[in-house]
Amino acid sequence: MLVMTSIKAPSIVILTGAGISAESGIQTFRASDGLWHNHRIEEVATPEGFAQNPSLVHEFYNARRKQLHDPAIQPNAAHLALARLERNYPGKVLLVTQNVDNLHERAGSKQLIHMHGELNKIHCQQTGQVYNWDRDLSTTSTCQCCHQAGNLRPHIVWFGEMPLQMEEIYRALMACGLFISIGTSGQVYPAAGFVQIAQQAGARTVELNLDPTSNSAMFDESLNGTASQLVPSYVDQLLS
Ligand code: BV8
Repeated sequence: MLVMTSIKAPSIVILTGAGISAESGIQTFRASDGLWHNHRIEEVATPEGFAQNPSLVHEFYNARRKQLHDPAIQPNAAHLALARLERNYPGKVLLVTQNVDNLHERAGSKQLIHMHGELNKIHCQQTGQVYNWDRDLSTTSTCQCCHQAGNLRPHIVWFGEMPLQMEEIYRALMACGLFISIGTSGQVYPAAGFVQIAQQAGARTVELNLDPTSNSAMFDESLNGTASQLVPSYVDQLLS
């Protein structure tokens, strides 16, 4: 249990993964079928896969982007609890998500980093210019910067690519007093290594996940259950 001194509330860094959006109806990556939306990850989530078959990758992300506009897909109690924590906690709270959906921002989180990009953004491969984009993207879509087709891609960090805002994330991890990992299997790096950085910085580390993960033993505390159950009650504890 974190004891908040009157002097300064320790800063909190939170890492979320697909598990926090599962109860909102968005499929996780490593569900039992092992495939991901019926595709091998190498085909649809690598630069090589995109170069090989851009239309297949556009289709894959167009389907996931469209799903975000389905009224049935809404932030759940876990997303809302994290936004409440940010609003009411006396110290700094940084939310780093591996998810590319927009449920954290729709729940009200503001101090938010999408380290693996966002479904509702695209960028030009020539200029790096990032655009908000909420509709289908294809090889014939033209960008405002080059005024030609074929340069636009999803603003998503694929395997082998550099995650976004890593400097800011490392700085926050080294300064935090509490690191909470929620709904992630801890299999993808560098995110899966964040718990060690926080630990070395002297932070308390907590894992909230449906099942034990390959990382569970590294945490000071590891609780199993659904995010919509565990997260609101953990936030209540932090705010009490
Ligand atoms: C990098 C965007 C250098 C795509 C994603 C060997 C060869 C090649 C590469 C590597 C290698 N070894 C290591 C690497 C690096 C590689 C990597 O880690 N590979 C793994 C597979 C071994 N990583 C990279 O390539 C990264 N880049 O390393 O660049 C570098 C290094 C350091 C510093 C700078 C540069 C880039 C990785 C990003 C790839 N893109 N996503 C898209 O979304 O379309 S990754 C993708 O999978 C997600 O974004 C997420 O990050 C990741 C993990 O998924 P999870 O979120 O954890 O989801 P998962 O399904 O796995 O787990 C869900 C969990 O939720 C489960 O535990 C489940 O129990 C739980 N759960 C389910 N329901 C609930 C629940 N919990 C609570 N409540 C519930 N209801």
